[in-house]
Amino acid sequence: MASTVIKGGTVVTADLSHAADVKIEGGVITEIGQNLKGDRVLDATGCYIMPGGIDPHTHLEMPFMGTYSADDFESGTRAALAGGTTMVVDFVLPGQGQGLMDAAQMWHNKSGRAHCDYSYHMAVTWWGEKVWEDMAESVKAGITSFKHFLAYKGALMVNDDELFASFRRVGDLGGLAMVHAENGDVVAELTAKLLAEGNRGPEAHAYSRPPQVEGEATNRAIMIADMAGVPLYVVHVSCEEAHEAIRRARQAGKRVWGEPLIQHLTLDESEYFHPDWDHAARRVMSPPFRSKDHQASLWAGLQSGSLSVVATDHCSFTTEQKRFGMGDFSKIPNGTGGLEDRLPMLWTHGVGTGRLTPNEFVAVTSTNIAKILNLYPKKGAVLVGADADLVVWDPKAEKVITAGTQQSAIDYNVFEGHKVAGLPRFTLSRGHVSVTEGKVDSREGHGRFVGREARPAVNRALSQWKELTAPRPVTRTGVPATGV
Ligand code: DUC
Ligand code: ZN
Ligand code: ZN
Ligand code: ZN
Repeated sequence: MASTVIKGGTVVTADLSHAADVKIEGGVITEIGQNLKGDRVLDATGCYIMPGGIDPHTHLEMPFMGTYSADDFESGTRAALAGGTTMVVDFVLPGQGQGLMDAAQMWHNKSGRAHCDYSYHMAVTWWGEKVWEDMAESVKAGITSFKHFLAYKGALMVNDDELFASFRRVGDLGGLAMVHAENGDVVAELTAKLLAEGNRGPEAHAYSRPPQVEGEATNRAIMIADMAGVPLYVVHVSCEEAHEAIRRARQAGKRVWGEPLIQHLTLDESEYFHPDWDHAARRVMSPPFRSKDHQASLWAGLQSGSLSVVATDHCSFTTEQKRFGMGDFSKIPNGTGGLEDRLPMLWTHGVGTGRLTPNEFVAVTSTNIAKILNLYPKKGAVLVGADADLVVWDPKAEKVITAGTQQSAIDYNVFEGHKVAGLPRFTLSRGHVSVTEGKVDSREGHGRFVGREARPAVNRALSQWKELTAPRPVTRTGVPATGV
């Protein structure tokens, strides 16, 4: 079996940094040590050898707001590898009334073209006995995390009774509950009011989703998760109000994790006041970009450990698609890209500024989420036996981000013109050298689905509400038969 050795670099993990060579055979790491020999040698002089990035939050080819997100598993995972990310976790989004496993099969049909490994979260977009039953099937099929939207009223949103029932079911199955936390009722009211008052431009999108809608929903989801006895992962934490609720929960010993996005860490609300409609609309996403004060809160969260993971929520739309919302901001497809830029942007603004150490960078881009999602140490590790999903990172390599050279299928980049220092010299997907100094040589269809195991024994919330989490009779849909 042909072997590859990465020589002359410094292995950087979430725990430590040490000079070592890394040997790869059959797609896994087989040796870490000094003076290793192999059939092929990759020169890592001056570079860090890190676990490839894991982006736990993507929406590839997703039906949404009357269209489909523009990057599919082919272009999306190619973009990921170009930026040093070697695994994505995408959201299966069942339609109203659609079975979960039916939807999962649709996702499997789309993901066959992936260039890197991938896994799925399951979205709970409606509630009923069929969903309750399918959740067990989903866990058996390796899809053990379940996302709930508290926004998108009339479409994806679930109400609190459904949320509580679903959270309890996830807890009983040993899974992980996830939440998009914005108060959808308030967003709908504010949207109607703004439109009625003639505020129809992209900036009104931000007005319709103030930090309070996120703070309220985050706090509510945390309390409901606590009563349901389930650990909770809060996606796209964008503001101090949401971060504060997560900090408080963690301090109280609850199993709650928060995920800021690279976009919210580096771009702010002034983007929505750009005189060019296209510029502003291209940056419409939910939650919206915030003020610099909120950005400071998110950075502090990463530094202190109250926020755990940096993701992208990659959900890209072309300018043409964004223009569906000309004259009515509520019809602008929500979403921005970032798969190719997450690592370089976080390195530049995090490590480059001294906010994060290289080890902390590895933790928040790869290792922490691998542990949260029960992927570790197959993924997120530089250890013998781990998949050789690696990035050889050159901290001195520079570029200016521009749509002209990106892998993504869209015609712009929200980070256009940003100068980054820190880029992959090589990206390896299960040992396959997929990127060399910006040149992409990845293989369509090389990616594999990675199923995950539930963890009933360890994955419980540390609830203060023991009487509610004790076993008791429930109906098939999880609503208590008596009492409460
Ligand atoms: N937010 C977005 O901006 N796009 C996809 C879904 C979401 O929650
Ligand atoms: Zn969301
Ligand atoms: Zn999302
Ligand atoms: Zn090859």
